[in-house]
Amino acid sequence: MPDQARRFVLASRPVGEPKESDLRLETFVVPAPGAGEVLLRTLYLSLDPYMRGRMSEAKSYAAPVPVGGVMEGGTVSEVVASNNPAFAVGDVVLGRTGWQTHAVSDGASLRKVDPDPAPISTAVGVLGMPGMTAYAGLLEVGQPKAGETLVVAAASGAVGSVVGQIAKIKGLRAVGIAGGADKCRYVKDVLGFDDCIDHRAPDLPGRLAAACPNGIDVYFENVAGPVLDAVLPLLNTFARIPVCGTIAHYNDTAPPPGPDKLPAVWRMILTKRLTVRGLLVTDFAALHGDFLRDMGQWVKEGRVKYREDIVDGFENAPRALIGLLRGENFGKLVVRVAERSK
Ligand code: NAP
Ligand code: FER
Repeated sequence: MPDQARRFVLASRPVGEPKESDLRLETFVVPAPGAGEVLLRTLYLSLDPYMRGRMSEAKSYAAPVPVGGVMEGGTVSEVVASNNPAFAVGDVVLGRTGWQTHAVSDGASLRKVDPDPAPISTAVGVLGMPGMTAYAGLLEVGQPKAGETLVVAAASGAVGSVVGQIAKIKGLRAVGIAGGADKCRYVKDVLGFDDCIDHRAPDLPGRLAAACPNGIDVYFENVAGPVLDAVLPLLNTFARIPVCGTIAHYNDTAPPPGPDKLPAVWRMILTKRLTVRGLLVTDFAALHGDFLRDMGQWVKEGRVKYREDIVDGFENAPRALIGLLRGENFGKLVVRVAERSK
């Protein structure tokens, strides 16, 4: 019998929180690489919040995954057969081969993964897309200056953890917001933020104000929702807001109840002369070399610490993605699909 591969396809578009049945596990025959192609075996599949957007039909910056199509995703893979002189069997590569155990590629969109300075899984974490988002979003859009105060939520996560640590390297006061006491302790004691506020405990506005006695100069927006409500009154004149994500709303099915806040927020942008700028990590390709150099060095020196939440088994990916949107992950969420062959 030919070797079997597995893939998850989008079975139905979720309404609200995704259900495991919105994704369907299929088997297929391991494909054969054609001329100039390589066959890849997935080692790690990255799970990221943007995947919820790709499951939805709503217009966005990228086309949705079609119903019946393989779910998109970043992967770290091993080359197991090669008809491409640029890749040898055993090479480890970063790609966008999606939720499948095997894939064929012409190599054009693959990048070899450097096993130094950190484990290969970090190519989709601190040394990959989320790390790059933090680096470019904070340094280019956030324009941080020593002595200022930065606030970031999802602070123990892939992007937020790096945002706060770069802010510390640049001499800012870094205040994190995270879900639960364990995450907050980690953000302060291990990552070295100056403070961390649990967004699930009562009086978020009061506790955040106390943690930011000089107001907020950079709010790195990852979540929106009640966190944003608590941040807005604390923003200083000329504050910068890199808008990176709004995860508190990704499963929304209707606008939040209550009065329309937009007129007051719009007016505040004027009166406080705020800079609010949306960002996509792909806008900053020109900085990628600087990122790899700086982040590689910071990780190696232990100045940027990272934590991975590794889920074993390809079949567990749907459940893990649902958990990511509930805050159940602790650190960068990655699925270990297979071990590297010796
Ligand atoms: P992550 O932080 O590792 O995981 C998601 C975290 O979001 C959860 O663990 C949870 O942390 C938090 N969260 C979920 N629901 C929340 C809610 N209702 N209120 C407050 N926090 C909530 O994920 P990540 O990969 O680093 O992504 C963080 C953000 O960056 C997301 O918004 C994502 O879309 C965005 N992003 C944007 C780009 C871009 O190019 N624009 C690229 C990558 C990521 P707690 O338990 O601490 O609340
Ligand atoms: C990308 C642009 C943006 C990408 C991911 C994002 C994986 C993330 C956006 C979000 O979380 O909203 O090219 O590639």
